[in-house]
Amino acid sequence: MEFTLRIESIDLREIHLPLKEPFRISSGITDVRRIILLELKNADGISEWSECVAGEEPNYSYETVETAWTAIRQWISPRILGAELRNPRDVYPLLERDFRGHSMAKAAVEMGIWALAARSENVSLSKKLGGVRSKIEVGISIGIQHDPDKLLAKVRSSIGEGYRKIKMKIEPGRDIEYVRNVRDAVGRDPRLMVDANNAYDEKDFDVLRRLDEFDLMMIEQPLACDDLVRHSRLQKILRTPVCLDESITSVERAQDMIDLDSGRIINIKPGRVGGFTSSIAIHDLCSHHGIPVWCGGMLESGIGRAHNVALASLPNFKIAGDISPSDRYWDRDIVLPPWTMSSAGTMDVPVSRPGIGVEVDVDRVENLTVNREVLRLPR
Ligand code: OSB
Ligand code: MG
Repeated sequence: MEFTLRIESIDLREIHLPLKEPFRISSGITDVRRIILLELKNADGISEWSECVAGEEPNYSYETVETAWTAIRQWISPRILGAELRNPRDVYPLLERDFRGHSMAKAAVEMGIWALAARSENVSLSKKLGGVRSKIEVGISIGIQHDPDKLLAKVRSSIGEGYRKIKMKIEPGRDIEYVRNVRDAVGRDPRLMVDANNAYDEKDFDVLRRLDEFDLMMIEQPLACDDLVRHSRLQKILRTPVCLDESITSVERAQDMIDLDSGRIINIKPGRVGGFTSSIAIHDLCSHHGIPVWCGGMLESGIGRAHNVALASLPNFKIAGDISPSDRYWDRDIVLPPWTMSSAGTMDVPVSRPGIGVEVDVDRVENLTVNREVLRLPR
């Protein structure tokens, strides 16, 4: 059956959603998420939602809420609105041609089109993407804490709640001592890892090498956001696998990582790589080379989380994702039902519901909206 993927309108909104507690990484802190939501409508009047993961500040990548809004309005929507799309896979090349960067803005639209295609075909987004799991393993990412014991308390309660992977954010001066304190207290628990968000450089290789003694699952993105060469030098002297996040922006960069041995695991964030088509290409490439992947997070609302859950149901997502339940982030999410985790640390993939598989609480979204713009073809 052929369904039309003609996009008639893109309803852009910015909402403000306060986190339960501030989240700090080496390059910045967030307390209220400013989130761009998109509602895409096709020519049959069917609609579906997506989320843009661009941040409040340009500290994770250069993209921000403002740049993404501009990119979607100015350059992305004119290519998409009214276009005869045959398959969601056609969107990525259409948005890449003569259009550099702005992956998060492109991804928000691309992922919305995948979800809309799923909804109009009455299948789950998971199924549409090639997902095979009805449950995914859940991890937690713990922001940088004020002292080692605060971190330990958070790790302990996360273990108690059943999380399958516990990621501790680190930075110079808040690394060895913090991790040792946790390791000494929790013992040989295999689920621990760290993420540095680019906070180290070649002068710090000795410090990074000392992390080997803690038998971590991986060290995520210790060096610069666009680096592969130095990560390769580092991986050669580390026993712990390096996992790349910021450095992997496309399937080509994933191939480079494999060729250079710059890392042995990839954190796939669909927003960072331009959407689902690119994420699937990276997933497939890694699968072919025996490289496990997992789905990263960007403090998404329940809408972005639905997209991540669907992606994480693909077969080579072999490691728990940074996909925590709604109540880890928000007093109240914007979707119904909210995302929950079982005591075994798993989350159900809504495989029997069409599209993103959750209902958007539109009244709540309305209340949280600070800016709105509907993009459509001029009549
Ligand atoms: O590096 O993975 C990261 C949040 C914002 C920016 C970068 C990162 C993160 C996280 C959050 O680790 C993971 C989550 O959404 O729970
Ligand atoms: Mg990261």
